Amino acid sequence: MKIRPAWSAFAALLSLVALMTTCSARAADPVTPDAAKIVAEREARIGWFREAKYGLFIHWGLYAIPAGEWKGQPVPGIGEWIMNRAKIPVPEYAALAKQFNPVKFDAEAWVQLAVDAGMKYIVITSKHHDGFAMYRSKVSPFNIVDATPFARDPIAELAAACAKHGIRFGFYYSQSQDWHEPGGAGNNWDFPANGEKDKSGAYDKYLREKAEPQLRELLTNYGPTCLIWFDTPQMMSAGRSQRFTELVRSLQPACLIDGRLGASGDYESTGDNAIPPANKVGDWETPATINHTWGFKKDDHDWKSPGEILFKLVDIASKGGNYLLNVGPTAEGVIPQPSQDNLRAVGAWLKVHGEAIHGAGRSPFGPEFGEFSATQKDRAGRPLFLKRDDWRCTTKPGKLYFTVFGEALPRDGFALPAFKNAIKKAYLLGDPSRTVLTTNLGADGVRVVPVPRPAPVAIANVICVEIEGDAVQL
Ligand code: JFZ
Repeated sequence: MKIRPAWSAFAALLSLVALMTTCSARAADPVTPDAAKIVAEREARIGWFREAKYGLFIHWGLYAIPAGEWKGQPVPGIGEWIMNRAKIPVPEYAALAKQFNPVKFDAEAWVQLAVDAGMKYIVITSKHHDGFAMYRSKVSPFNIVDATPFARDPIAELAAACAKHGIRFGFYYSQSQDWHEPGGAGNNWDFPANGEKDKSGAYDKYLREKAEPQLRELLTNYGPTCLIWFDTPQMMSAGRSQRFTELVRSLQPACLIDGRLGASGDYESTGDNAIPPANKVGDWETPATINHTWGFKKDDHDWKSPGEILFKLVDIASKGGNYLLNVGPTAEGVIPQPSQDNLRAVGAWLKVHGEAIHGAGRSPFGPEFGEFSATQKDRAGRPLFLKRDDWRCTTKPGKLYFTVFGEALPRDGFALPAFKNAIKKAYLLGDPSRTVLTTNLGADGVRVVPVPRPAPVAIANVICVEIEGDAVQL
């Protein structure tokens, strides 16, 4: 295992440097034992996340009822923001709870979808910005058990199903925005004096009396939590973030904190749907929609195809990140069928090619991502990045996986990027007999893997190249 530990050590060093530069009180100190311990603990926590690569995000709440339409009018924007976009008063929005009865909800079926899709973790909205708890909460009666005819705790049912199927389970929790509470951030249509303008201490009261105790409930009542996905850290000062960090660490030391708490978490969350153009150091995750909304919207049918999802997954993995792909179940508790179909299509591919993704490390190359144009400029006047999407590379000790997109493999064979290691053998993961493809040497010294046509798999093929030594030598 040379590639990963070398990388881990580098990441550890980076975190250590970050830690030393951010902890101003210690800026002048050498590496303290404390700092080393913090880094070591983080390294231990993050291991599963580095292996997982692919997770299911679920945005589910009362907003699934209006599903993008209020009083007969379509409301533009993402579905779970409807209360904000339509400036719906708290009592009117809260009345939705009386109609919420997702009788078709089936935790087993949802978790089975994640399993079939080849995903390794699930993150669900336990409370979104609307302030509604999707689990049994003693802290606030505005929750699915106490306020709806459904009166079941879907989070408890999902936790049990995840444990049964070996899927890790985590929670999205909107710590700062809570449009239901006068002290929460974000609702300036009912509470114009809230937020930064409010000097009465209402925000901290909200944090201490709702957000922190609810977080405590989540981390106490549902078994091991793989991560907490905080979001939109408005007004999350260092001190406030620290309280949340301490709460998570004290209740579940193995639980990861995402990149949107306020203080730096265990990994970086990119912008929504944002995939970095090239290899990106550190641990990171791209949260992404499968259409154009997180919460269900009845008029959004623009689903990403299996080919698009697969490209993004391999692209992200080859740059060192994780893909957290979202579904928005309906108010009946059903995950839209096109989401299911497209996720399962990628899952079928992963059944055969999963070793190129799960537990695999980033590309040692780079030119395959694309290049900056010598002539064209982007809107900011910088050289335009011309993305390439022919192939991506992921790695394991002694192995390089070249995922080649498209139906046809190159007619003249796949030209390998330059590296020094001798090649032991090459074969297609999609070829059940694993026929060895004997590499040819081109006139220019380029090694070429001859590939069969037609290719065995339509959507994308993986050429596994086994090399001498664990790590690639460039
Ligand atoms: C937030 C939420 O407001 C949204 O409803 C959804 O839950 C999404 C996953 O997260 O929206 C954001 C937050 C951060 C960025 C973009 C959208 N960002 O950093 O680019």
